[in-house]
Amino acid sequence: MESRARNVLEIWSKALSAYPHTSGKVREIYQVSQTSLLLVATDRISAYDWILPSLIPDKGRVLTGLSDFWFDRLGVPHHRISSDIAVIASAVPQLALEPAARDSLNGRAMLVRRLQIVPFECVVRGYLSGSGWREYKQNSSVCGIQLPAGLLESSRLAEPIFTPATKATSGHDENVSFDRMASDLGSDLSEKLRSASIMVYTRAAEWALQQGLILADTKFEWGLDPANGEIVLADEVLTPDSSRFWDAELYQPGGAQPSFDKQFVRDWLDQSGWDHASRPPTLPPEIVARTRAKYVDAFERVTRKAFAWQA
Ligand code: Q0Q
Repeated sequence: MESRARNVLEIWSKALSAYPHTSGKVREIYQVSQTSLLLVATDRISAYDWILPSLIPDKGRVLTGLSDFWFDRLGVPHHRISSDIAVIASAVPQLALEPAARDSLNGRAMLVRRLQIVPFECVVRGYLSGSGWREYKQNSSVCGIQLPAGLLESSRLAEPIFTPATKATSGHDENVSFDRMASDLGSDLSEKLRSASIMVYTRAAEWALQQGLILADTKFEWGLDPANGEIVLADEVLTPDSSRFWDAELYQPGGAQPSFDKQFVRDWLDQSGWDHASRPPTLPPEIVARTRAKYVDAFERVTRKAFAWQA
């Protein structure tokens, strides 16, 4: 269950209403041409599978800025055409007519190539957490990959593992074995996706750790370039919404780690008396402000650049 928070502040939606579009929990995607899409990261935040009624100012700009950063340095083909609002406005004429819509999109929109998206979530885990930990407790393996006995929750794995999942339209994705993925997609493509996903995770995890952040796991979306069948990195990449980031200074295996970005929200919801079965409560301004600060901190630590947007 989730509450669909629609916020009057998402003023770009009117300017883009002419285009076919799909809504995610916290993102929108608009088909602005036959070959390109506009990916918009909103300031919506989800927790415990619910979209909260409160917005976190600039959250979408932080996530878009992080994807931008990673696309520039990972050294793999990706789907980004441009995140420059001038280029986006040239592809979406309506924005030239509506400066307020253009300004609200600035920094949170990415023009991307339309790809054939691979129907599996390509998850890489360097640590044992979430559904990986739950599966490990059941049978000492994750997605059919046997792991050593005696691992703890949040244990670092000897090496990163590729743990694909099918895409659920509602609820949680289902972890599947590599063999299942290979039987659906073919071995060659599956092996390409596995090695590319592990390589990208490894590069990102090394960089993140140098900035004091543990990249525990991440979910990649890959597409196929219709022109040459090449695998292309798509969607958002290596953001706190698609990954688990932990503060390395607080890391203690043996239990769940504080979420770098959402712990304040989860803790406040946990003490609020919310029943998890009805519309979630509005967050107090203090929790919104502290959560925004965590997103900005994540941006500045990963990119080593100041977050320039002012709320
Ligand atoms: C595509 N999504 C994600 C989504 C709802 C995002 C379709 N380059 C692409 C992309 C991307 N990115 C997609 N399709 C074709 N080419 C990404 C899951 C869903 C809102 C935002 N859906």
